[in-house]
Amino acid sequence: MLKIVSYEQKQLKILLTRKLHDFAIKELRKRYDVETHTGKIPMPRELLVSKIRDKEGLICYPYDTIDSDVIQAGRKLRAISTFSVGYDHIDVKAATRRGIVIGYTPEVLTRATADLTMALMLAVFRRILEGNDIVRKNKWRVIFGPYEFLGSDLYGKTLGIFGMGRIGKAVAKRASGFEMKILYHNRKRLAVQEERKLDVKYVSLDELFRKSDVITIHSPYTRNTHGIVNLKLLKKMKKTAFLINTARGKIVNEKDLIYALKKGIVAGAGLDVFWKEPISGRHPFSKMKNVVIMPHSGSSTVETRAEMAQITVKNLVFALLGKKPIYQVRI
Ligand code: 8YV
Repeated sequence: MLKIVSYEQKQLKILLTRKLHDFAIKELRKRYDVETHTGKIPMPRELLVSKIRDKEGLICYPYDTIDSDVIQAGRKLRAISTFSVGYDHIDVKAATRRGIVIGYTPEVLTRATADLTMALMLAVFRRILEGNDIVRKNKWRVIFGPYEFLGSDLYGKTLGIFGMGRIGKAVAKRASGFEMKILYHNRKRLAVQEERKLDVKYVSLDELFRKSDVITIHSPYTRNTHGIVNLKLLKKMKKTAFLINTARGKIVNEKDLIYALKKGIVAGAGLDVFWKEPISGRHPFSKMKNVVIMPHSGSSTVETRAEMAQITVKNLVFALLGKKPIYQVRI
């Protein structure tokens, strides 16, 4: 971290839409006039619009909507630093037009998110939650016989990766360890050498959904991927196949997925993200035995979150010094 704190920097006002790690807040307080929102999460929009007016810097999260109105209200805004790899909550075009630098936190959360993807995959294949329930609810009366309470092997199954960026590749590496066959679909095909190294095969989206035993989503959420996983696509899946999503909820048409799960069009799902978060115990997914749910926790490990906080702070500091952030969002 840069040591020198100038008088000019001390005058800069920054806003955090919620508290960050203590070490991060301490770093920020050394440098700036810091205001941290402590009330309702996400920070109510009117409050955000009013608080942003005199701020040079903003630290935000994926559930904050940083649209053109917020950006316009932030007349002095020079830097936005989001505690996330996703930046679909920020109007990047509007910010860039204003010369506002946007920092984000890729790479550091790749492993944690890929790990959670594998955890969800294993949980649905091996019926971990059902097994856990059987024991805790005193339903394990007799040792299970050879045909009872069976899951499926990951070994030899075909994994379909939709979105072959950093996280998609990290999932491919992990799935190779489980000796799965790997297909992928991406906007851009990987270089042949990289395909060989990862032992993955490029296919069309249609083929990906038709041939895979489990599909995992790792594409960014954009206008093009909004609701792209719809009933038409889900109907192409094998009835025995599972869907995993640790990317963004709105990539999947949730109503269609609920229908497909209820009708047995797909076997089950492992979901960390949802159309509208948080979801409750009353949500249809929460009532389905064949769905494993996590509360948007891809990056939620002690180590990863601390690294994300460090980068979030550095991105902001560098941007406010007129330097290039460690990771900068560009159009
Ligand atoms: C969140 C995420 O950042 O990085 C992303 O895009 O969705 C998550 O890692 C995290 O949940 C903090 O809100």
